[in-house]
Amino acid sequence: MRCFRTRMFRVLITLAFSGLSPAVALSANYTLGTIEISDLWTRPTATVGGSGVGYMTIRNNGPSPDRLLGAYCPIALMTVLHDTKRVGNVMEMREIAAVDLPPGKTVQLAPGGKHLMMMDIKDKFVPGGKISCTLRFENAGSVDVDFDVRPMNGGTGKEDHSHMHMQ
Ligand SMILES: [Cu+2]
Repeated sequence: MRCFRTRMFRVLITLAFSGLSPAVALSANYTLGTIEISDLWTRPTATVGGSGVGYMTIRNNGPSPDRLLGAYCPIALMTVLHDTKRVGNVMEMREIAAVDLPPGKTVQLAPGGKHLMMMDIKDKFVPGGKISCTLRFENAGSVDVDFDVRPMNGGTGKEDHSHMHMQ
């Protein structure tokens, strides 16, 4: 009589994820409670004393709404929130009180739309540099972030600041 032995082979799968940290891999991302901020960038500026922009993507992973109320950027005399609207052939920017962040939604501050406006900057924005700001949210609180200064051809180039109309 022959006996067949069944061998059980146990396959051990080692998940070597311990060396990967998303926070390190994507250094430009910030998390503040349930708010995630990514893709923070700005354009180079030609002169001191003009204005600079701030673009970013904000995701609200929480169950309740939040709002971006504004920012403090030490490089600027004042920083406000702007929205862009087409009026005739001119893109007009006007100040807004806040950017709504609905629960479970991603909101983009991007060329042609909402953005941060840094007024009366004390220094040029040089490509490759970083602009530090503190973002203030209604519920999540405040967080320090850096905007990457991307080369002029890095954006869409659709926003024309020469037609800026202040309210
Ligand atoms: Cu603006």
